[in-house]
Amino acid sequence: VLHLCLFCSSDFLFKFLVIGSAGTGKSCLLHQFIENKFKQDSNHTIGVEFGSKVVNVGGKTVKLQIWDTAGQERFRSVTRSYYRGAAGALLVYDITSRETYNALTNWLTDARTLASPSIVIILCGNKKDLDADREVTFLEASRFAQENELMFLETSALTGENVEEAFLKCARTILNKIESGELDPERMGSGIQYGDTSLRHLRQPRGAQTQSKQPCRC
Ligand SMILES: Nc1nc2c(ncn2[C@@H]2O[C@H](COP(=O)(O)OP(=O)(O)OP(=O)(O)O)[C@@H](O)[C@H]2O)c(=O)[nH]1
Ligand SMILES: [Mg+2]
Repeated sequence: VLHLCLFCSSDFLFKFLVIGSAGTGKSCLLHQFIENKFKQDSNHTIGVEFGSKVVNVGGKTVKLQIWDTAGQERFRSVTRSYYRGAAGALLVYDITSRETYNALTNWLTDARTLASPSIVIILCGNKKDLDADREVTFLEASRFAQENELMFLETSALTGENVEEAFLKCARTILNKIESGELDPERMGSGIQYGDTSLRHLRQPRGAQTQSKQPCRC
């Protein structure tokens, strides 16, 4: 599946996934990131939902194409089909639910086997605002993250704390890996595409007339 973003002016397009058990706040995190507000009365996601946002990372414009997957088991076969070629993922658990924390290993295995093997994952301990009901400590989760080579943040889709940071941290790491040569955007299934600006640089001689900007159709 090609995700070429020829019509927006970003330097790169990254495919992102949001994965984790049902009710951990994945859809609320995406909504907070895109709309800057808390999604009231969020219902279980049916299959997958989609969102996108252009962000600035270290002077580069990056379009994040984000697939918010359903956590419920009955949608697992559908959601799994969206993993392929993702460059980054938010792996979400709920700090007030040990059950969602215990499920992390399964989600991680799925992500690493079904998406790109070099997928960059940030672990998000969501519902940070419910500290009184906490069942998983920060320390325990940060150890798990370290052992599994994940970045880690505690977030709150309710207050917005660390939500933008989580997406940006993941995007920044991918960009660093591209710049260091560790990730090759041209490899099939990398989850990365060059945006319009880079294509122009690659394909047109310096000083050539640039195309007029059109709204992104991705
Ligand atoms: N207090 C608090 N509640 C939250 C937070 N994020 C989500 N919620 C609540 O948690 C419930 C589930 O949120 P969703 O975003 O729908 O969960 P989900 O992970 O998308 O669930 P599935 O789509 O079924 O996989 C909702 O009742 C939200 O209001 C948060 O940061 N703090
Ligand atoms: Mg959802």
